[in-house]
Amino acid sequence: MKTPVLATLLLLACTPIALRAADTKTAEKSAAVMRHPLRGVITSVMAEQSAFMVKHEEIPGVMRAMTMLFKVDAAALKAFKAGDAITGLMSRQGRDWVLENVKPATAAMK
Ligand SMILES: [Cu+2]
Repeated sequence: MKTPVLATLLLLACTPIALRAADTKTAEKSAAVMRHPLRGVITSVMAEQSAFMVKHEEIPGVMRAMTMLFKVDAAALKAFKAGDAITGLMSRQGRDWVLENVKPATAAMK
């Protein structure tokens, strides 16, 4: 009687990890990554993580306004600094939030 109970508990404990791994795989394989326009201000440049911390405006239907970390490419990392107002395209890629097509926010868009 003891052994089956233990086996069941172990199985239950392992299941969420297995499901999470499968979810990540599916997300990475998916060719159709949803991208959403974003406007915000860089609050800090995190070069060692190839990321910006960005205080972004609400993205209607996707995300409320908040400050969060976005992975960016090397060119964006070099081109911008804390305090810069930017626009970009955000998406979820695997475990990361990614910001692409990063540009200075222009006065016309404000
Ligand atoms: Cu956010």
